[in-house]
Amino acid sequence: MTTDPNPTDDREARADEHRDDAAGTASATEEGPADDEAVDDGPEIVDGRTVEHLITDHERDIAATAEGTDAAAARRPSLDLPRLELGRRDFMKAGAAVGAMTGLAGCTSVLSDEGNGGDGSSGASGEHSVPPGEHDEYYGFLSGGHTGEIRVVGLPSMRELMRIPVFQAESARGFGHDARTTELLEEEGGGYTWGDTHHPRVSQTDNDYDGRWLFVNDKANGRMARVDLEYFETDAITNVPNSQAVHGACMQLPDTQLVFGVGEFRVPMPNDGRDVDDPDAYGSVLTAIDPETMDVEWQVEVDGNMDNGDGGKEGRWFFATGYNSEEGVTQGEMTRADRDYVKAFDIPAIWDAVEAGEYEEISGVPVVDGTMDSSLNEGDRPIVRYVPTPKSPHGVSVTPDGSYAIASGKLDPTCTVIGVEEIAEVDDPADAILGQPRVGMGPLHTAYDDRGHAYTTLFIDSQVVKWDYEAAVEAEAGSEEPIVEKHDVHYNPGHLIASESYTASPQGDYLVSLNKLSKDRFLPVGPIHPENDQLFHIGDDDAGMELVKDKPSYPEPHDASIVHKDKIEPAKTWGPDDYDLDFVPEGEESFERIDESTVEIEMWARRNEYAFPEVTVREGDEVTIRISNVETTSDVIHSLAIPEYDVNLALAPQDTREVTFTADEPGVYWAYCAYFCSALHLEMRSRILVEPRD
Ligand code: K7E
Ligand code: CUA
Repeated sequence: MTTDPNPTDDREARADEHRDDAAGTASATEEGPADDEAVDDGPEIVDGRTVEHLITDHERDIAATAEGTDAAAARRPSLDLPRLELGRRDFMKAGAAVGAMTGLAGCTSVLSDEGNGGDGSSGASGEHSVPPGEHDEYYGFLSGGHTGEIRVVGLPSMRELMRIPVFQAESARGFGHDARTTELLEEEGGGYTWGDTHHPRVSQTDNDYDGRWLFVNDKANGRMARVDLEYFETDAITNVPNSQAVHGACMQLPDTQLVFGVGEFRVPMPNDGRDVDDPDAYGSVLTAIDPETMDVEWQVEVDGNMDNGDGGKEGRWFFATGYNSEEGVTQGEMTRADRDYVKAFDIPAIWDAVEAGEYEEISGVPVVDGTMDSSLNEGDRPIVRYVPTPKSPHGVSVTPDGSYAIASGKLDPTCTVIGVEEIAEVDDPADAILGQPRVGMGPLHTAYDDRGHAYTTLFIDSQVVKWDYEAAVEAEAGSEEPIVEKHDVHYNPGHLIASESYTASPQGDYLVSLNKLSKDRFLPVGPIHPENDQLFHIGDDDAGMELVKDKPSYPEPHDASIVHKDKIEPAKTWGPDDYDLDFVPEGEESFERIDESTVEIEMWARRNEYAFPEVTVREGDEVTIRISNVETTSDVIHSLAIPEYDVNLALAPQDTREVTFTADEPGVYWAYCAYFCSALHLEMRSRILVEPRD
């Protein structure tokens, strides 16, 4: 399903569809000053040291400070740099005295009591707690990083509700243990045993969550997966060709017309071991995937590496950050230039190019040339516009009103505010930069409330900064005036996500900062610590951001989507029409010997028995078991676990699964139910006898 070229007529039909979708334009934005100085040209060198050196030094020092080394504090640089504020604030141990503070104008509650973890408590605020037996207001879908999974938590309780295996086999849910999901992992998924999920995005209709699917990337093995949100189960994996790491993931809005995977690592195309040192042979691609079929529709090759991405609200533009505009092929070559780009992809223009046959087919997929020198980027409708930014911008997200794409500077203390409407109109893409507030050290990702505020994680400062994006358009580039508030987090945040921030109508009440380090916030559990996901209430602008909860989390969430509970409608039981396998009702169980070495068994499970209390096969038989859970009562789950044959099928009510194994060891095997299903659960078993052949 993944790499096959799609029939051309099909593609053309979809191209038409997509152009229609994109007919509307972004809502009008105020004309902001395009600042010529928005992009700094000279290399940032202070006392003969580069920005990267200073950041490395600084991180070493904050680490030492957290361990309580005074010497480190003594030699901590106190730099007063035009674009770096390394010495401005200390990295605090929880409960420690307030250290050197910033004195930043307009900055309130920088270290509030709860923010500093003064009482060491978590989940203190009663107003935001969810009593036993009551339900949460929101679903949070967190990526699991290199566990390869999705975690489902309730907000504001932060209770973990479920895990959804995506790129890895997982026995409690039987994922990768029955025929269908094993085939998904091995055939469609390419047979890898793990993945690295970063960006879970829930499908939208009319710029609002429709609760149908969740899409997520695999950074490790270049894949995209789809989770069915009726069953909370992964139902499709696409192995993306011509791309080694699919990092950014998101959708063409308003109606999830396409799913985009942002290729990060540049590899030679085709990647066959030749041309390893020729930078011209390397490319990175944006991949467009049909959400229904999960087929790759097309790819666009660009200059430089890409990183994160987000779609505009109006269906025309897609934005991706990137680095390595130098096009280096080694790590050392990648960070020399002081400028990188946000690439703005004109989706309808790309469909036009595909339809006109202006592509090269590589690995069965049409690849359109979107590099700077491409002929498709000449004329008045370039397919990719390169917006210059300070080096290595990381996160990019479009504001809820669709007016701006905001890229976070990472190695530069600013965010770059790009006008979405302007990007279509300006001759020089640099003129679409409408604002560039100086937000703090190490800005990584930005989320939104419903009141015009952006919230940006500051990795190096270990803070979340709240700022006003319209004010940033009004202000001079480099100004701190748009900043409303900064709040400490513990510690070193990557992504943050606000409730429904990726839609046109964020809820504006909660925000989760996904912190990479927890340091001393929890009981020590050995050298690998949990991370710390911190919940903030952000609904009261007068009171400011309030830290409500710490939640330790297993490595390692990157991004999340927070969806109101009314927009997700999970099934209570399986619907037998929703899968290919025939349901096996009570009374229709069967045991059939197909030939000398093949046995097919159809059976059912219910409290507290299987259709067959005993099954006899012969050594060497290939045994296929199809089994249905005939229960109709919600939450009565059974399983079929067969010791030493590596089988554990999880069976929710009305579900049917199939497994095939070779009975190659004679003996007695007690198949049993691994879900505690009833008072006689322990008795629920079937004796499987494998008779010797001779
Ligand atoms: Cu910043 Cu993969 Cu979105 Cu991690 S990425 S944090
Ligand atoms: Cu069925 Cu335990």
